Amino acid sequence: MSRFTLTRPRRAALLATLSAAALTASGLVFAGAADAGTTLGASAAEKGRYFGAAIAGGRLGDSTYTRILRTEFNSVTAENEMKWDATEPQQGQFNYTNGDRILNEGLSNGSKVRGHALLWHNQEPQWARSMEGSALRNAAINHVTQVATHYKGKIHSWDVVNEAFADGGSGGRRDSNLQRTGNDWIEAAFRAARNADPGAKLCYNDYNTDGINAKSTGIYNMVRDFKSRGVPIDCVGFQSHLGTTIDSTYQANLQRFADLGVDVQITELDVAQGGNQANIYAAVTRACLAVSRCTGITVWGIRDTDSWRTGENPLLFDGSGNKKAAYTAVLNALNAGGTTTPPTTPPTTPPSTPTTPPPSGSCSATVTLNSWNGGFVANVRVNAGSSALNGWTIRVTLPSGSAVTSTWSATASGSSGTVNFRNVDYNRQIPAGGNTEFGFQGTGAGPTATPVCTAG
Ligand code: 9MR
Repeated sequence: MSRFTLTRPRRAALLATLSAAALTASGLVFAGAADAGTTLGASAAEKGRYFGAAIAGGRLGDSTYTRILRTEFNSVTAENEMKWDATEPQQGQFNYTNGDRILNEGLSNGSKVRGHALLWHNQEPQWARSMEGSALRNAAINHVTQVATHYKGKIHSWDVVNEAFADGGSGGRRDSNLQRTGNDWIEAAFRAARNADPGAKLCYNDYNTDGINAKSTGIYNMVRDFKSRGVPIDCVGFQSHLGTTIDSTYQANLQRFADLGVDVQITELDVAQGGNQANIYAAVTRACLAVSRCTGITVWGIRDTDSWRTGENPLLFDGSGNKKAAYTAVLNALNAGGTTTPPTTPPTTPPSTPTTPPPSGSCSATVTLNSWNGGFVANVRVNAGSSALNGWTIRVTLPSGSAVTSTWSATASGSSGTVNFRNVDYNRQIPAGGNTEFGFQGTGAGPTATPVCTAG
């Protein structure tokens, strides 16, 4: 033993002393094995953010892969295992074996887990590909509800809808069997996801949105519309599969979404290898740090050999697991920059309520209906009159043959004929002149008569 070699207990004691000193000095506490500033995850955490990787269940037996994963990253995304074809291979038969493996790998390492993706026109299971109309809509919403319920409380952010916008200059939606069920399929999916897992942040995720362009503007307009109508959306994912340049409006684009009141996340980052790879990685990292609502970055794989972009070597570690120049550029950018700290916003912002329960007054309600052949989503606005409400019930009459299949932000009694929707706890009180919203989804035709509101 050389004179500098410490025996195990002495080394442990020294490490404990050193890390206690580091804690006192910085005032920061990190979970997991990573040391502050020396790994991607720890360094991002110092800036109030996560640094994640997409991982594949089939590689978890590779010890180089898992060593890097567990040392460097504090968030994971299932590269394929939580997609529709993986989780519902036959209609109504759910298989969570592989998705749970990714989840448990992440949670057991103290990482956040991003959910990817509840609905996507690609990788639909075979049985759904031939479906259209209300049968597909109901199957899709059921899928969202089932999968988000299975993972309830465990997923940090869900990509509720992936890649629904068209490439090119139209700024409009991409054609798909999901889109053909009606333009409101995206909001119906978000509402179903919120209903199933109120604690998860709900994201829209897409590619070729890495700057201000027609496609990102189309998405921007959708998010603005969702926010104005109370559709529950919390975040937008920018995949950032980049080539050899980065758009000069990359950061400004993130910022304009953040200004709408949603978090932004870099969700699938990889950059073609070339002279600029390290610089582009650093620029993306700096852009995220500069936008206070940019809450984290995920790279789409660990080693170049794990990447879907075969031959492009687009990741931070080479095929042998060595750190590349791009790795160092990201770590340096994380350590150097960023004074903006993401606010900790809960997924739902309940309306502010007075501290003393107000008396109940008169009220009214209006319905906005999105219908398609065989189904509907109803959004109901409950309005307080000139005095505040302390509890409310809305009576809705459905046409015969129609039924309520899910409800959010209220509790339904009954599902057909006359259905009463009672407030939940957080929206029981409505100040004078104020309002709140709840919604429900159903099969058949939606209600036609104005609902009746009873206070108290
Ligand atoms: O990396 C994923 C690859 O293994 C799959 O074969 C492919 C299937 O379409 O999906 C890849 O991941 C995609 C992600 O889910 C959505 N954005 C684009 C990603 C790269 O294609």
